[in-house]
Amino acid sequence: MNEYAVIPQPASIKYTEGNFKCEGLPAVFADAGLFENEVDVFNIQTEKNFDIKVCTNNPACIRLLKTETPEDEGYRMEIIADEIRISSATSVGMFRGLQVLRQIFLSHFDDGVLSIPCGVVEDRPCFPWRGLMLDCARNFFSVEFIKKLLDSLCLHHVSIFHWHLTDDQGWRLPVKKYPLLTELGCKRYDSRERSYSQHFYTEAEIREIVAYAAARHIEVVPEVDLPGHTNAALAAYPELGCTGGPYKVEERFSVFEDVLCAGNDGLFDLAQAVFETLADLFPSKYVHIGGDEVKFDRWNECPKCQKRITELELDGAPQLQSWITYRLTGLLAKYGKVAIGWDEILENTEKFPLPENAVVMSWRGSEGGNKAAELGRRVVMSPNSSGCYLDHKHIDDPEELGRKWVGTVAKAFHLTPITDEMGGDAGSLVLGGQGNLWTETVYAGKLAEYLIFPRICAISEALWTADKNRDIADFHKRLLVHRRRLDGLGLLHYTGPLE
Ligand code: TNX
Repeated sequence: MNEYAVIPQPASIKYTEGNFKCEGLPAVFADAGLFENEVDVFNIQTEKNFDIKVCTNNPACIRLLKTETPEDEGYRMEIIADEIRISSATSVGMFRGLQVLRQIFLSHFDDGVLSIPCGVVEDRPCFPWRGLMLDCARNFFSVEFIKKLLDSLCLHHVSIFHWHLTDDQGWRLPVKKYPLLTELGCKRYDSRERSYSQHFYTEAEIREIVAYAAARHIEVVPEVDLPGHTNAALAAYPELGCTGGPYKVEERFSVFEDVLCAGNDGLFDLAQAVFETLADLFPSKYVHIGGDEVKFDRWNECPKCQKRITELELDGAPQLQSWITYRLTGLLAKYGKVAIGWDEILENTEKFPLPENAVVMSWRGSEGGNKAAELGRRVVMSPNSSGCYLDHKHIDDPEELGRKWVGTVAKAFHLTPITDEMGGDAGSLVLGGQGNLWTETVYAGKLAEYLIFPRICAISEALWTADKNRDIADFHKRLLVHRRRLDGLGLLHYTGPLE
């Protein structure tokens, strides 16, 4: 093949004469003490993907060079007849370059021979936040699956793994001071199987995933959804609800009336214990506090919530949510963490404005993102209207997997995190975007793969590649090559029309 055909498209590629040729896989060399982690991960990945050992006495080789530029995530790769040179000022930039090379290996290695057209790649990303969210509450995914996913995500320069750990249908995070969260809060009747399931991640497993991701230059951002989407927590600690229960870990797909009681200080004791746990387990400076789809019915009827409304001189139950956001953001600040919330945290903020450093994740279209940026808040774009909702079908076909809504690969490709509505400097508040896989209807890793790929490839290009280099026809051409790489990684992926 006479092109690299990588995804996301690099900032610049210039082909030169000739080919780099090598029998077996070339060994990687870097000066002592430099890029050790990046070389290790690359070697592990290529050995796993190709099932052959790297040939160390091969004359052709890969050299990694530390330079002054490019900085951040940028790298430069030069491919000549007997050498591949990747240079970067940072380990993350070197890693991104090596992943591009990993893609080229996956498509240019045939019959034991690697043959790559010579050329120069210069590259850097447009947005730093290039994420995937996986809902591990509605369905539990194993540590092994998540590791496989991380190895596939880093191939596309995904930089954030947003880990949705709690919801109505399961609490997967162990919190020492609240042991029932994982003793009761993750046990759920599964009507598909006609039996109970009970899964959570141990502290050791969480640390393992965080370290595995970090080695692949992916930051893990945990989400504990508060104060709604909390039936699993309520089933474990019914005293935290307005009515006292009984509650159960939900099996149904719905938005439920029961939420944590805003009149009960126990909410903040729980949040404190959760944040303490998260601060210990996750190095990321961000903690996602959810905040979506909170129903106010219980707060309207609850005497304790009504008392709180009076004390705080609020205009009604909805404003309790912005007060909770304000309190949670303050609690997180004690651990040096910054809160992220779904775009509902922008609402009912008349008395308690959204704290300045809070980050808004726009999901109900782009409006939340536009409004947040207008208010000077940082934004992550994940609009359900732009192919970012990976639980939706790839195309409008009753035979397709996914919910009845449709989010095509083309839509995902055309994601524009900085919208036309964002005037002035507002665009500089956009950190990037992400795809979200909610899993009410996704009961197995294989189904998750099919819904994630190749939409995440398109999203990664929307976030990495400059607009002037983005062209859907060219993406399609590269995707034909890229599908074979996804096969090589053992991923189930959608292969139908892009729109
Ligand atoms: C809305 S997106 C939700 C999730 C559901 C999803 C299903 C968001 C912040 N909340 O709880 O799983 O729709 O598509």
